[in-house]
Amino acid sequence: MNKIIIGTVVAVVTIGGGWFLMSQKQLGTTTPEMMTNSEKTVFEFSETEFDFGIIKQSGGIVSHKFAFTYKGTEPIRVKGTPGSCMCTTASADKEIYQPGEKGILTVKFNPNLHGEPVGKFFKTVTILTEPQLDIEPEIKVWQEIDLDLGEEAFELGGDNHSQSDNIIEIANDGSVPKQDNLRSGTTRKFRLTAKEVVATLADGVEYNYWTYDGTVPGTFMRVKEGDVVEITLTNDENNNNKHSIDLHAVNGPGGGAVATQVYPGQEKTFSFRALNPGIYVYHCATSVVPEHMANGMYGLILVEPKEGLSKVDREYAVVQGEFYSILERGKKGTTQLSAEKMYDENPEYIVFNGRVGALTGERMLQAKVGDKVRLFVGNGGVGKVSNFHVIGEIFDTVYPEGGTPVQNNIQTTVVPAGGATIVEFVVDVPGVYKIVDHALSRLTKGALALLKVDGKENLEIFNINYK
Ligand SMILES: [Cu+2]
Repeated sequence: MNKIIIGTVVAVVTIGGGWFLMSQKQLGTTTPEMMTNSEKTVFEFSETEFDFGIIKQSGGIVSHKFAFTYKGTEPIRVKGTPGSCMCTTASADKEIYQPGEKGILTVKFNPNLHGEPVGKFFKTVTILTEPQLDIEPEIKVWQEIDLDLGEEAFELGGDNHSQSDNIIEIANDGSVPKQDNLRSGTTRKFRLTAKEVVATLADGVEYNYWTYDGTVPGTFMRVKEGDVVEITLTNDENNNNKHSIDLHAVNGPGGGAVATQVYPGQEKTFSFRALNPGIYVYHCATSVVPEHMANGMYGLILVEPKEGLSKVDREYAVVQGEFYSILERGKKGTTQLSAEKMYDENPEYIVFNGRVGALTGERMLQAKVGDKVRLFVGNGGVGKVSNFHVIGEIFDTVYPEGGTPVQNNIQTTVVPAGGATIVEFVVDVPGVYKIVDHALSRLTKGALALLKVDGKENLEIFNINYK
């Protein structure tokens, strides 16, 4: 009996900040009573397990509320409520509980993200606290799935039955807010929402992203040197993890991360004065930080110099990032972060703007012959340096690592993990230009964006029929 309990707990707590898609073995003759361990913890639940019974695979998310009383002698903080599988998520109704206080743990189960198609199974939810308890309280939900979509539907996964009607586009289209005429010193307010969403990473591959505002990269923020920047971070109530924001444009401890640690359903605000012009990465800085970044929690903030950047014809933001999916590249299905692959720095995918092909096809970046194009190029990492290159162009100007002074006539520029740069070039010849990481083996992993340049041929500069 103990063996089963210990095994289950270990499976949940060894994961750190995130957790894996993990199959529980079918329990055979084990009875629910054998699994109860709540009496050993200071969280006294009125019930420690719940049976959803038979649920339709297409039926959407079901949930159950577990009531408890906190019996400890000191206040306790709930740090997280990880589920043993991505189908099972949970949230507590409060962050801190006083001795004797009552609470509710809401557990949600998504039958279409369930790992095992046939049989009756349970999934567990563990409550992680500060201070840490010797025996972490654990809740079980049982379920048996009615395969009304057919067994193959599990292979392709999906958030719920309505997702096929409402596909989530994770890719940021690279658009950048226009320069405005506001004076330096203005107070600018931004609201960002941390959102955990399942969306398409590659053809037939659905990934469990963590994002700002539902796109990767998150919202592009544009301010001026000397501005007061007010950031409000909301953590969507449907999320399962704490999140935060650390902006590299900040002068102050943690870059805002200490001030903005928010649990699901909470929001926090802080402000900073933008002292240094440049292009900066922002990212989540909640433990385990690289896991939050590898799931997509990054974006760019531009601090223009007081006088503003020079006028150009087109501006776009392109941000490279790695995805360490459990599923191997090319295999279809629903997947999420492999921490092991992340620590090995061996991503399955390396992409621009959140997914394979984000800036290709109908979503190619656009320009006209003669345009001056400015790209804000970021690297969310989490482990690789980008060797940023546009095939068939030379960067007239590069702001190395986003700083000053500028350099001219550069072919390939390095963008460090957690860094950014600005490149500018005039497009002289029409055609489709490939934007790559010139560590070109990464092309097969998805590192390709396209820039389409329309206009008249310019045979003086480029003539493929030249004799
Ligand atoms: Cu986060």
